[in-house]
Amino acid sequence: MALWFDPSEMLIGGTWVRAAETLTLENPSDGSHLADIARGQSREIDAAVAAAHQALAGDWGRMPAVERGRILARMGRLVLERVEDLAALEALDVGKPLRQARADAVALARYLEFYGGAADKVHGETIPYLDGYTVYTLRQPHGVTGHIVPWNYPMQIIGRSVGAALAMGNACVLKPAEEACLTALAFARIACDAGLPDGALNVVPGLGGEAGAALTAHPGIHHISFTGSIATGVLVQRAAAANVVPVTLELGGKSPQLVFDDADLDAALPFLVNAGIQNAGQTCSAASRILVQRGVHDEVVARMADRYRQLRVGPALDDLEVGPLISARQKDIVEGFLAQADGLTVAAQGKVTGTGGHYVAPTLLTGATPDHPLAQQEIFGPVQVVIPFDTEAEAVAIANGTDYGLVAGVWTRDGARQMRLARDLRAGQVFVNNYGAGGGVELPFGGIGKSGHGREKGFEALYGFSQLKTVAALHG
Ligand code: TXE
Repeated sequence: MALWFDPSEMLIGGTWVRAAETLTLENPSDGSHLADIARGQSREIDAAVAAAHQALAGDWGRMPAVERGRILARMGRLVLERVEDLAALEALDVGKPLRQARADAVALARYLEFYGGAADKVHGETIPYLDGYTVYTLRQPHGVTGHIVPWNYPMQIIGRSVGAALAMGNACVLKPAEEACLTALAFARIACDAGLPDGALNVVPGLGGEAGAALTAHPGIHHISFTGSIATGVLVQRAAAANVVPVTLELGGKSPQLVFDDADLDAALPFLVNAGIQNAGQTCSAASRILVQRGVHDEVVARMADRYRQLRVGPALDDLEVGPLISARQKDIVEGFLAQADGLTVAAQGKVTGTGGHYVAPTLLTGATPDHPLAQQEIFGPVQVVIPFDTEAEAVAIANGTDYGLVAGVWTRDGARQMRLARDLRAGQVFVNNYGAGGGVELPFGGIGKSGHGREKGFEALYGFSQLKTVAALHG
């Protein structure tokens, strides 16, 4: 596919800068060379942070919220005009089936519309205080925000973090993942076309240990938003602590869907499987554990297994149900987990049709005890484990029995049980008789426990990307 931009350039202070060194981007569907991308280093991060500070001191820092909102809305419209181009880029770069990449591009536009509309609707309060005082609060941007984005959903994660940060008037430095960064660069082109002032958005691709580490340790950064692994999240938080900078961490999960005997199985089935295999399971909110009450266990397994046997795995542009994993390394990680599946039964597998890419057959496993490593750790591949339970209390204990707490789904017709579980499940989002809520740009999202902290999406993100100032005026 011919690119409409030079992927080896970085955006710093409104200028497209050629990198001294490049990294190779691979097409995960066939292992071929996709592009050469910039290998940003601390030098470029310094320049990007300086440019962001300049933007805050200039036009961007003084721009009324309504104008910021209009620019974001324009970016959203340009994204919609280019949905097919962006989807093709994301499909090639991440390996996700075209229709999933298209949904991501539409979600990016939706984030920009949402945050464009919200930019001038975040306000402070007046607070009754002592006689002779007027007290009010101001919501102000942090200043320069750092955004470290992974490879699994670049467009969606850029939309939710950069979109909200810009809406609040921050100036952003974005470090996309070395495995997939083409849509981050396309997004930056769109931001320039929409009239975003120079330096309000800077994009520096590069390696995590180089550009990423330089960004998180930079003393000129005022807030860091990170999505990725726990191990790297700990490094990011540590680096931020040295500068006493707040962080938002989204570190994935081991999210369960709970299916009770009284569930509407016809409604549940598509959600049970899709939430495990979407983006080849490389999804922070993947439903990688399916907890099923004993009375319907065998039926649920049989019906999920039927669906698994129909799944085809192939190149992103073939637009099958499942694409390749992002890299040989990710495939090794997933195969390493499957090699530990002793004691589990392979109920069914999908069929790999692609060759040359990082393909893994979707695998449905049964017979897991809740403490089995495959029922505890994030696999980040198209693998789901089914765990039986007898009582509601047992289901809650199993669901809450991992280090993570990102998302949970509940399938039951019993209204009281729905409310109890919504209260008791340890997760940042609980879905009742659905799962994933179609992307849910409006819905606050984030983790409990090792899934991270801070909330993105919805209005909550706007509070996260701003700080509250209290003004107390004594006037008599
Ligand atoms: O993650 P990393 P990886 C999980 C998933 C996966 C595992 C490893 O389980 O199997 O993580 O994936 C940047 N300082 N998730 O290795 O390292 C890196 O360049 C600053 C869950 O890809 O966390 C990339 O931009 N930044 C997840 C981003 O961090 C650093 C999404 C993510 O990379 C850095 C992805 C450093 N020292 C993986 N080192 C989710 N929550 O959805 C790396 N990076």
